[in-house]
Amino acid sequence: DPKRSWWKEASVYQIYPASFYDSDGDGFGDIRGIIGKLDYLKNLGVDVVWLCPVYESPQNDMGYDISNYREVHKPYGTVQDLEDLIEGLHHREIKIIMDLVVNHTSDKESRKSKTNSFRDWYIWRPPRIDSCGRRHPPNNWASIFGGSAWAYDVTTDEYYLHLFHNSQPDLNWENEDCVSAVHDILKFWLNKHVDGFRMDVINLISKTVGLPDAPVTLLDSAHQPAWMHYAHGPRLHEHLRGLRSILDKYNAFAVGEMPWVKEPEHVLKAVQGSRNELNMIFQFDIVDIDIGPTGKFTKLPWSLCDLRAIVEKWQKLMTQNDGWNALFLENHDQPRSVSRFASDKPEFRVYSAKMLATFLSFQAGTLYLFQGQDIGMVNVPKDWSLDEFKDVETKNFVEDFMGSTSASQSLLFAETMDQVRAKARDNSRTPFQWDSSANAGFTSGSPWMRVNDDYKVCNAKSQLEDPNSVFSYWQKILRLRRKLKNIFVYGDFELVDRSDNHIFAYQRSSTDGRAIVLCNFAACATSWEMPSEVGDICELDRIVLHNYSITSMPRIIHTHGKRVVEFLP
Ligand code: TEU
Repeated sequence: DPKRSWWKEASVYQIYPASFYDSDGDGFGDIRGIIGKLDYLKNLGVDVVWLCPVYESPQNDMGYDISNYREVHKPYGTVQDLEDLIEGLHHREIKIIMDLVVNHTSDKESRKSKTNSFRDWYIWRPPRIDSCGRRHPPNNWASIFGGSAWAYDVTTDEYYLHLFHNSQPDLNWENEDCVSAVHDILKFWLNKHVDGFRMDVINLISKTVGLPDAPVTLLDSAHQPAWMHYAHGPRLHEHLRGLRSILDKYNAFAVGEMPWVKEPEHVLKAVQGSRNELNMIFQFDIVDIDIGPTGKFTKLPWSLCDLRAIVEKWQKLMTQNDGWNALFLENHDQPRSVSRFASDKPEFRVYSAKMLATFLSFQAGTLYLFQGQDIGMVNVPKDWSLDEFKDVETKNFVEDFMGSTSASQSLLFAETMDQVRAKARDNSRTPFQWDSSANAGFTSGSPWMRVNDDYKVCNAKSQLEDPNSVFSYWQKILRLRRKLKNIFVYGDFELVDRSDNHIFAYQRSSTDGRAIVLCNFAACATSWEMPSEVGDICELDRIVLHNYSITSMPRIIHTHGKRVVEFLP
């Protein structure tokens, strides 16, 4: 069946190398550390590892600022280590995809471009001069990390574009030499037997011709959100097909990260099987659900109905139009899902983690789990100070808000820290909790980032031995998805009940039967009446799932002829 593929059935485990396992005691995770944990991954039951950037980099943005695409960042190891990792994974029948960051490079790489032939590999523009003779950036685009998206270079009296940090200049995909250099990077790693790529912000590579101003929607008129000029630019699909043509020669796979793309037609263009571009993309609607109009740190309350609308939209769209979903609730840019979408109170943590695993894993799509999600790790504690946060985005945000005042006592500071603790990317970047020994067994030295204080109760070692742990639950889920793939991977999707405030319910069905998936999002006991649309629960209905154990049935009680399902928190 041409509609079936290994990558549709796969579960992918994302490794953030700095925080996975440190084999040499320098406080940073490394490639040999990952090699030491391959049996853990095999035991969990994942099919693919996505390795976040390990390339040479000054690490201004944790390796998403690459200065040499063919070398490994020294503290992580060597190219030889990476080759050993690839071999070790393949030996266990696990594939590996690398992070490909080619919307921008490190400025360490671009510096050589200021005077020589590489200049046209980046996006340079002269200043705008106002009527008083003052110099301004070429347009009003805001950087995604705060401030202007343009940085001034005194030597050449021009600005360069950086959609992210000013040390991450955007590459000029209008330059053919630059495009073919990117193709060469793909070939270099494919020749080392990597199985594909996760393509960082790949939708941003083509910008509106002429780089016009963005509409003014925010108070700070010089720094406007400008995604409409780069989220799906004029030459995006041509470039994606170019990348695909390389991948096809190696039978390799690509998942694109595509923030700010909400319209079905734009997404379908990138992922429909017949278009031969990407296999799937990370679409951001779920993880943007609580983001307010003025940026990711502002809070927006959300309801189960909002979540239902998003899930239904993408599930139906992809299953009905030859597309494919990438299912995720976490990655290295997002806070922990247990803290964000459920309750991370100690008495609820395990239930919440299992419930969210259930919610996500039985939808149609390829499943992605981020390191730590497998053991139900949660956000950093409320009492961590600003110094504990390492991320450039957080630092920029707090600086922007506070200016240089010594405002640490002020109310504004308290509020800002509140937002940071809820949304900071560092929430998911704390070291992986291996056991209950010092530093959670992550390093024998001093960790580059503080270990979450809860490692004695939440760690892999204790969970491996416990059949009721979050880890054991994921093991079962991954096995079940594989065993019942006709239902869970390839089956149809229908929401069940569109209005309950606590229970998220959906049904997957195929000629093999049907599964009804029930998830209690509330941190309290609740009951739910099986709607009549479900019809009779019959023999063919293999499973009814909830947030306890995927093997036991929730209690179905009949009161006055109506079936009621009972949930504890
Ligand atoms: O992220 C791009 C992205 O659009 C967002 O996820 C964004 O970084 C984040 O939400 C801001 O809060 C990718 C990488 O995943 C991220 O780690 C990098 O910093 C970024 O690109 C630049 O390479």
